[in-house]
Amino acid sequence: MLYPQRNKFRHYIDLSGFWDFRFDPDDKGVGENWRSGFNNSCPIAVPASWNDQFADDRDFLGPAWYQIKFKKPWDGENRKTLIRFGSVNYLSDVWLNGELIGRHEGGHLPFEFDISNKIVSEDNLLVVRVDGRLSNLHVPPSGRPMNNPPTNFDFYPFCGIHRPVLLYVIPNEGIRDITVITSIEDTTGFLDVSIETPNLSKASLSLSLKGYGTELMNTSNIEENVQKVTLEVKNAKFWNPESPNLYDLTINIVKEDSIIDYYSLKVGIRTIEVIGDKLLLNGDPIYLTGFGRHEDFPITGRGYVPAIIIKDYSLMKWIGANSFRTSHYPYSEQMMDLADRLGFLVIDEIPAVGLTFSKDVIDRQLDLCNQYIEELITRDKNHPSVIMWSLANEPHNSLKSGEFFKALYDKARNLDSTRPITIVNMMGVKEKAFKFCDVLCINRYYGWYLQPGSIDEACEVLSKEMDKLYEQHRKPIILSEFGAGSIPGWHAQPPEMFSEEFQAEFIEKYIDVCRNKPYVIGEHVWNLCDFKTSQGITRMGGMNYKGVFTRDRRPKMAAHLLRKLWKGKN
Ligand code: BDP
Repeated sequence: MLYPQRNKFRHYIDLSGFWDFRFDPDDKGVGENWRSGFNNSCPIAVPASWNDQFADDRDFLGPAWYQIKFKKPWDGENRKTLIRFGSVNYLSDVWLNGELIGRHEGGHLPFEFDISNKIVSEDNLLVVRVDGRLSNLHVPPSGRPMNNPPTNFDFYPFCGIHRPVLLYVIPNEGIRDITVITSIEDTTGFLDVSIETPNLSKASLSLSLKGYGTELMNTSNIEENVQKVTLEVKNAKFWNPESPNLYDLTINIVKEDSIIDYYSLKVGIRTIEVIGDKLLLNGDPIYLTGFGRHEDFPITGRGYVPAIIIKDYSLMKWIGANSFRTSHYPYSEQMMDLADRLGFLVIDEIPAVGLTFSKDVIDRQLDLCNQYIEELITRDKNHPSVIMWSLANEPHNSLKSGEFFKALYDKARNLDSTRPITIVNMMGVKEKAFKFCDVLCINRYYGWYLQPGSIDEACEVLSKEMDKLYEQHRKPIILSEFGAGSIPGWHAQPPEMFSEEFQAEFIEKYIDVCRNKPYVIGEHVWNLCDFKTSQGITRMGGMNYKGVFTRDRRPKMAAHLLRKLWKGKN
């Protein structure tokens, strides 16, 4: 799926701004004449979660209605017009000028509709019904009644239009998709580029690759819908976290001597593979330092805010992180672009968290997970920063989970033969998918949920368990979550649970365990920042305080400790 671009042949406008909004608490709709616009609305900011924008009704999860009017900003001759939603949580129904144009399920991946035949030149009315109500038929599912809202996962189920809505136009005969796979031999980089186009006769493709003194050109006649071209870059500058070198790849379609479409893409040349108990980037072992995270901020909730993305990357650089996992759902496309540019390694996870596999929902869960993995790989396949796909976070124990994840693993492998695939295991669950996954991710909270307050005892349990897992599977292990809650400004000597001292000691000792195991290839602290979650007796103020930064991004003691450990700096 190509992100919309602006050039001579392509254009987009961003519909972000203030839209009309209405809750629909009884699910009765928004009046008889809503197809020509509903009344009694209030303004709302898009993109952003709706939950924290108003004085009341924070926990209302839907349904709710959005509408906006717009004029067609271009003439549509020989062009397709599409409307694209970056992310809407959870179910969306979309109408244009009173006509249903489509529905999408799932909260964190883009979807779009071709509206070429429906858009009019003057007053277009776009209406979106969003339903974020929790259900065990959804992925992620509802769950624990002792949580409010009753999620089966530990983050607030923010709802609404979370990422930009773009109206965009592409040539009818334009490029539909591009896939770039890179490989390396000595100092030469190879780019296998597949370009998908509609059926075109007497047309050719011209590719150019520029950067670091290289200028390559390649021209070929289009003979198939998916045309393959290999570019060879001598003395290539490879992509890695220290030098995130990106080349500019541009692709033109030429017909009857004139260019009819143009798309440009940043590409990084790198390889990623698992050999033995190591993860190799460009043939060299890498060790991941970083975090599990959330897209979460006061007021905007899970909404896309560019300044927060910049701040989070800046804090991760400051602390010496080289990587993160998109726990527990895919992050914005802009986040991924910046990971390429700033040199972060990303474990890219689908929104499959809290899976239960209960008999009545398992088929639906698998269908949705298949949909998500396809949507994710289609969206993120060209990012050099993405080093691994994660099939799920902490699925529950089940006899069926092995089969379930084998099907999902095969699907992911089919869609992308180049990247390792992992699954993130919960403490106390014997993970069947570890048999076939390439890297084992484990979340462990000994010293917190078990052995509370006893860090040394916890570390012994952790150490023994890791050795046992390695013995059994002989695959690299990432400690993908570990951490302790700390209330900012709460101190204790001797260190006690919820104090900043305890959190810092917990993290330091866990890291020491990891560093003594050659098969451990990464440590991801849970979490970069404190974040909002459902209310419950273990979550004071509906917050998870395991962040090493506060929700408003101030460092706790653990942040300074990590900077020392990861960067050698005070
Ligand atoms: C893990 C989950 C994560 C939670 C964390 C915690 O993967 O979503 O927030 O524990 O309890 O089980 O803080």
